[in-house]
Amino acid sequence: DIRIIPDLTFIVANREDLEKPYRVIVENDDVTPMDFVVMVLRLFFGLALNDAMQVMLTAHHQGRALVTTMPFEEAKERVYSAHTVAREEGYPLTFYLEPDN
Ligand code: NFA
Repeated sequence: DIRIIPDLTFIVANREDLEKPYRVIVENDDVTPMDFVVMVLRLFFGLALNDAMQVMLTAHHQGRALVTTMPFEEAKERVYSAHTVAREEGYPLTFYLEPDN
């Protein structure tokens, strides 16, 4: 079983879980500028400009949005990089990982 919390502390009991696809979810907040969210989605998750804008607006209006789906290790690294850059700028932008069952 696997459990993931926002600071990316996680518990992995089953090695096979690492190869399964995970959903990367972006959560809305009241602080992070829209342009910054779009930049992070493009730079760290490879979204085209229009897709990044659509994902950002969906999170802004609905609270969260699906960014992409990828194997756990890759998703974890990209989320870690995105969080690092966001924190350096003082923004609370947060991504979650969910098993894509
Ligand atoms: N809600 C943020 C704003 O109004 C923008 C945002 C969108 C933040 C998606 C995080 C995720 N500046």
